[in-house]
Amino acid sequence: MKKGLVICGPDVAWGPLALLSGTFEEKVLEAVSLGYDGCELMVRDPSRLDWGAIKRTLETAGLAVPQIVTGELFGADGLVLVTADVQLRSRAEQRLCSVIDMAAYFNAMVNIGRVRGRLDLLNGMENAWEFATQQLRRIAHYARTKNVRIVLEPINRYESDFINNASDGMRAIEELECDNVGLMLDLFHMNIEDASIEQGLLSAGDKLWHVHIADSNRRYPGSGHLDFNSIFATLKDMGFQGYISAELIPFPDPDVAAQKTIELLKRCEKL
Ligand code: LER
Ligand code: MN
Repeated sequence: MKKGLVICGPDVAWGPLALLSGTFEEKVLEAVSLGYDGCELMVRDPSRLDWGAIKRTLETAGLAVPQIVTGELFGADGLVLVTADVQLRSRAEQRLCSVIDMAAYFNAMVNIGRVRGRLDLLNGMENAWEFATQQLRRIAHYARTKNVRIVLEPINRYESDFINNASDGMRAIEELECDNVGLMLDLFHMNIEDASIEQGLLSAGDKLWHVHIADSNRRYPGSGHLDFNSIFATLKDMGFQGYISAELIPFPDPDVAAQKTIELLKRCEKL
């Protein structure tokens, strides 16, 4: 198990679920000094970023990039893949392809959460699910040409109306039939949608490639009522080798939240 956290890339001034404060360079140094192994970069538009400079900062500090997070493509720019709006989905596709190019450069995965959109944006289209999976397949095929893995993230019903729990996620992965697509599970969403967090994790098996950690109230672990001893025991039993990465509300501030999270991660990895 590796320890990660979400930080804003240089083109995102503030992320609702990103940690650490200061300049990008200061965040990277702080992540390393706290003991994190890697950071997920929350980006908005890779064409505005100096990939070489970011890579040098990360490599000099010794911080890996397990994945590029796409939440702000939706959060800041409203981009979605599944919508009846042809222009909008084409802009979302183009932007996602440029995120995939960037991920290839960083040898990182790309997550698809809120940016996938919603079936109800298809205005009652027949075969909405098939249309949605076809949209995801197009992205996965592009990613395969770049040797990039995609992680599909089930998210709760208030943020999307499809792929809400681990079982939906596994169904989508089976139907996509793309070996470069796996599942990432976010404990916050699982607490709302999965009957059992432990069973949901187990059901993903070796398709579980990444985990987002937060407590039930989406604050740092220990602030809510999730049973982390049981969750970590399950991940250990599964032989999970990927990242457990903090994506949570920066409360009481983005540095304390990162500090509290690493304390829990260090305690749980010893269990
Ligand atoms: C948003 O709730 C989330 O969990 C992100 O990782 C997906 O966009
Ligand atoms: Mn998440």
